Amino acid sequence: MKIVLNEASVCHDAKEEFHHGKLVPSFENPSRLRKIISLFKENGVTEFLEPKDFGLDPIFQVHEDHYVTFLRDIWDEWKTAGNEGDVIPYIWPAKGLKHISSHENLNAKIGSYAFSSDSAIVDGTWKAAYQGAQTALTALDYVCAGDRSAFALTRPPGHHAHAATYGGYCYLNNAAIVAQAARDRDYDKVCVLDVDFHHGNGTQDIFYDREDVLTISIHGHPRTNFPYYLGYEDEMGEGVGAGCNLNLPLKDGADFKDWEDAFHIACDKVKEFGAEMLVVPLGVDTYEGDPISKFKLKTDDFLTMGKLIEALALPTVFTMEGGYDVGPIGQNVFNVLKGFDDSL
Ligand code: 6XA
Ligand code: ZN
Repeated sequence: MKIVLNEASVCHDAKEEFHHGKLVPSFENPSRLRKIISLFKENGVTEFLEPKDFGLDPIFQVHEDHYVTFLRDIWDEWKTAGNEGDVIPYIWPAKGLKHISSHENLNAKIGSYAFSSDSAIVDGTWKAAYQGAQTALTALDYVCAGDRSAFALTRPPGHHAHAATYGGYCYLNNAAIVAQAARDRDYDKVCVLDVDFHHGNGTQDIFYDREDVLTISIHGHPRTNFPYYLGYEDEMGEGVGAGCNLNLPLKDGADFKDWEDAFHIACDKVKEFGAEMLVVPLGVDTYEGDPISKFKLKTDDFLTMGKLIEALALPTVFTMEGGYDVGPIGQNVFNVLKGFDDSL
């Protein structure tokens, strides 16, 4: 399996986020990728490929132009206006307030693009996110050229990002960009099978009325877990996309047996849909030791997870998403890929 590495990931290094009412160091930070890389090297995986540059066009196929411009420019605008800290939203156009398409005030503008406060924008956020999208597109490029699978090793993650909204540590939706690019490369039916602990709300929303992209997510139930406002069983797609979204939320404390039962339901759906390409937003925050999640998967379970995904027998692109227990993160990610491709 080819591994494409986003070296620019380190450029995104947000200081803090609110967690349980306190400002704490960001869970989503550069140590995560450093740990994955060193564990891969210890296991003899030493080849990390550079991303090619596919430009902005494939990003614009998923994200709205004005949103991309916002992400690219907001840091400079924020600094030029004399702000000292990171870009963090503190006001949102919630129910009862006016939704205005363009804002003069930066705080108003930021709140109109963000859905949560945990995703600071810093000096290198755009560079890291842009290169992340290119990393994912490069992984797809290898698969289109005949590789069975490829892994986009990148951060920040992407699956919470909507067409024009960021949050949950996500800015550009790498998995959605790959799925759309696969459609544009004539894979008629693409499936995004999200195995991160958190619901892939952005991906769901982007493809919600589409019949050519099936979105499935196995996740902690939104009644008790982020992103709370999406990810319920009754969200099944709309219009021609009705039936092309499947949410499999699990209870807090779910173990691998629970997860596997949900996975088999997902498998049946993928087969019934007739997917020709699989995109897997891969988060290992389903791990039992994860500090912000509530499943009980063990390190060995990730090997089985990889084997189960492989058994779908589809060309597969993995994109790196969550996972915040930094000690075992490398082994957990490695196990999924090793389970999928024993030659790794
Ligand atoms: C709240 C939790 C954000 C979830 C991030 C994540 N700060 N998503 O791992 O997959
Ligand atoms: Zn997650």
